Amino acid sequence: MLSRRTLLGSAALAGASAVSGRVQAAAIPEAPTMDKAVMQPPLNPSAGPDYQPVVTLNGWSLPFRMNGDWKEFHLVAEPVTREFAPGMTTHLWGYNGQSPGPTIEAVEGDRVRIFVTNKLPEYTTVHWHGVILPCGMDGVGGLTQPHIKPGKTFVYEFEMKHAGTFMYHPHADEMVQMAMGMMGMIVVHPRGSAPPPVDRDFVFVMSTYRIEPGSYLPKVNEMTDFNMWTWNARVFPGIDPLPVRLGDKVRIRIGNLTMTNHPIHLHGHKFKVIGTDGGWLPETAQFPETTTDVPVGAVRVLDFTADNPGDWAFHCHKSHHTMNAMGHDMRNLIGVSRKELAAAVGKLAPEGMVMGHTGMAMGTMEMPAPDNTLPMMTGTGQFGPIEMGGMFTTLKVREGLARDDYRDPGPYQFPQGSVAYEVASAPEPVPRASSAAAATPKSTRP
Ligand SMILES: [Cu+2]
Repeated sequence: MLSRRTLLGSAALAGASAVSGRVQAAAIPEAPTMDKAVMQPPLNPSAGPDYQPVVTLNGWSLPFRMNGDWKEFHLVAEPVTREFAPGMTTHLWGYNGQSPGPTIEAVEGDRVRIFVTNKLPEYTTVHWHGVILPCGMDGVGGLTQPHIKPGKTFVYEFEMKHAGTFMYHPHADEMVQMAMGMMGMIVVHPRGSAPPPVDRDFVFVMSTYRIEPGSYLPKVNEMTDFNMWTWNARVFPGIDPLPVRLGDKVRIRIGNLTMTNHPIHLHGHKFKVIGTDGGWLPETAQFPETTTDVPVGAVRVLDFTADNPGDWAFHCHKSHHTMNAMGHDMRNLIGVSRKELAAAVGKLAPEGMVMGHTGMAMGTMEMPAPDNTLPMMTGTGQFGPIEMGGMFTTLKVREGLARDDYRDPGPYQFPQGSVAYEVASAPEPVPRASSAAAATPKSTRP
C-alpha cells in the first residue's frame, strides 16, 4: 500500500507558475513510501503527456507531481527491511521504504527534477545509468558533484532526451551501497510511436547477495560467491508470476546490477531483444531467441507475443542461480555406496545423514533450516515439487484476464490428454545388431 509522509515540512506545491532553474528548498515534494513487496498495479499518469505505464515485479512506480513544466520526484535513500520470500527478511539499504527503489517513469522530452534525501549513515549520490544528461547531473561523487551527506537533500535537474530503459544507483561507496541493495529502474516512454506500446510491460532489476543462513545483513565485501540471486530483491517462490492474456504483446525490461552475467530463458515462446540501456535496436538487428544474456551493468528489453497458453518457466539459465542459500563445498557422491559412506560418516557425526548418493532431488522433503534462510530447492506445483529458488518465476498465459488484472491466476488447467504421461509398462527390448546373437551369426546364408 502506498502511504505518504511529509519529510521536510510543508510540501505545498509552488503554485501554477512555471518554475525553471534552481528550485526553492521549501518546494520539496512529498516522498511516497512503500511497505509491501508485492507487485503494485500500473501507475497511470496523473499529469503531463500520456503513456502506457509499466509494472515492476514485486515493486512499484514512484508517483510524481508537475511543477510548472517540470516533473518532480522525491527519492529517499534509507535503511529498509526487505522480504526475499516468506521465511527470509533482510536488512538492506534502499529508497522510499523498499529495495530496490521504485521505478521512475517519464516521457521522452520530459524535464525532470529529482530530489534525493539521504537518510543513510554515510554519504551517497545517485547516478542515472544510461540517461544522456549534462555532466554535472551524472551523480559521480567527487567527480561531478559533492557527496550528499547524511540528512541533506540534493536536487538533480535534467531533460529525459531519449526514450528507453535505464537504471539508477549510487556512485559513492559503490561496492557497499550496491551490495546493500541501492538501485532501481528508469523507464522513459517514447513521445512518438516507436517502439509501439504493448499490452503488458514488465520491468525488474537483478541483484545478488551473500547472506549467511540465520543472518540478516549481506556481506558487502563478497566478490564472487553469492548465495541469493534475486529479481527485484525477491527469490523463488517469492517472485511474482507474470500473468498475461493469450495474444497479448508483452515486453520485459531487465536490468543487471549483479557481479555476473545472466542468460535469461523463456519457455514456450520466442522473443526479440528490441532495446538496451543504449536505446532501441533497429529491426534488422533483431533476431529470434529463447535465451538472451544480460551482461553486468546492462539492460535488455524483450518483446514477444504470448500466443501459447500455459504456465511457462522463466528463469536464469545458470543452474546455480535458480537455487537459494547453498554451500558450494560439497563433493559429488552420486554412485557412492550409501552403506559404506553411512558407516564412515557415523563415526565422525553420529547425527549425520548421508545425502547425494543418488542425486540431490529431495521431493517434498525439506531439511530443517536455521531461522531466516530459505531452502536451496523449493516451491510446489500442481504435479509436485518444483525444486527451484533464486531467479525463477512463471509466465502465466491465460484467456479472459481483465485488462489491468495482474493477480496470480492460479495453476494452469491443462486440456485433457495434453500432459506428458507414464506408460503402463516398459517396452519389450528391441534386438540390436551388436547383440551376442548378431556377433556370432548362424550361417543361414548360402
Ligand atoms: Cu544468473
